[in-house]
Amino acid sequence: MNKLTTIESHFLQQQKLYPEVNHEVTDLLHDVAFAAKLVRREVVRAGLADILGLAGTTNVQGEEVKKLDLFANEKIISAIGQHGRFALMGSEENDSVIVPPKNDTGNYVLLFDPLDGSSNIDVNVSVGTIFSIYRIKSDDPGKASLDDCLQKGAEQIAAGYVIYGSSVVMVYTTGHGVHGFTYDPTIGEFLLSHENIVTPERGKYYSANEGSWHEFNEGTKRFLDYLKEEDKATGRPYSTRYIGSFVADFHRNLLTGGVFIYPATKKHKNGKLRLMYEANPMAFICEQAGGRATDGERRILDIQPEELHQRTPLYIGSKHDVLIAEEFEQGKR
Ligand code: AHM
Ligand code: MG
Repeated sequence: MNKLTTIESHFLQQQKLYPEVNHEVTDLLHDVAFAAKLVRREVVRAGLADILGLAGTTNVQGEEVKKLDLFANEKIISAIGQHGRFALMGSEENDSVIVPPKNDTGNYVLLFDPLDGSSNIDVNVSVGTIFSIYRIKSDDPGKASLDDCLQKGAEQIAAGYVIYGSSVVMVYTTGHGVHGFTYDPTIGEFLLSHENIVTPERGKYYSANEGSWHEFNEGTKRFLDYLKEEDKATGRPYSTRYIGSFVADFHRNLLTGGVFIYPATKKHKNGKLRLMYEANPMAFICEQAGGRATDGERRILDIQPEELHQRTPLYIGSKHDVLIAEEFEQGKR
C-alpha cells in the first residue's frame, strides 16, 4: 500500500526543505486547510437548503439560513482571524480590509475569495475557495495598512485553492512546486493525491464565455477562430470547456492542459476577474506548474495593484497557448 501523506505532514516536509517556509507559514496554511473543511461541510449540504430552509429564511430549527458565499466568508474570517497570525485580511465579499482580533501579532496578510462561482451552487456545479498570502512590509503588525495588501503577485509567499467538486481537492504552492490533496471525509484529512503538478506545455482545451462574442475585441475573436481551425500539426481544433466557475475551469486546465481567457469586453472594460483574489493566486500556481498568466500584455504577477477589488483581463494556462493568445491580443497575428 502507498504511504499516505496528510496535508499537515506535507507542510512540515516543506518546512524542513525550504528555510523561508517557516513554522509561521505552515501554521497559516494549516489554518486555511481547517477553514476549508468548515466550508466543505456546508457546501456538500447545499442541496438540502430547500428542505432545511432557503437562504434568507429560517430553517426548521428556527435558525436563519445564510447564503453560502456569506457563510463561507464569515467562517473563514472567524476560523482564521482568531489566531492572531494575520495582521490584515481582505475578502472579495468585503469592501474594505478586515482587521482581525489580535492583529498586532500577525506578520502576514490573507486575501481570499471565499466561494468563487457561487452562482453555480443552486445547480450543483463545482465552486471553490481561492487564497493568497503575503508578508507585511513593515516590522510592526499593528501598523499594517492597505498598502501591505496591495503588493504585486510576485510577492506572494503562498497561494492555493480548494475545489468543492465530485471530490474536494486543495491545491497549494509556497513557490516550490504545486501540490494537490484530496479530502477523505471518513478520516477528515486532505491526503496527497497530486504531487508536483506540471501543466502540459500545450493544451487541448480552451475556456472562454463565447456568449460574449459581440463584446470581444478583434484580437480575441481572431484567437478563438484560430483555436477552432483544423490543423493537425498544431493539434487544432481545440475543444471548448467552460463551466463558468473559475476554480473548476482552472483546475481542469491545470491538470489536462489548456487556456482560460476572460478578456476585457464591452461590458467588463477591465475584465471581470479580480487581480488580488483570483488572478494573482492562480497565476502563482500556474507559473509554478510551468504555465503562464498575463493580462494580454503584462505578466499578472508583475502588475502593481492600486485597489483591493481591481479587475484584470486574464489569459492563463499552458505556456504555448497563452503566448499565442497574447500575439493575437497584441495584433501580431
Ligand atoms: P463571481 O465573483 O461573481 O462569482 O464571478 C466570478 C465568476 C468566475 O468563477 C467565472 O470564471 C466567471 O465569473 C464567469 O463569468 P461569466 O458568467 O461572465 O462567464
Ligand atoms: Mg470570485
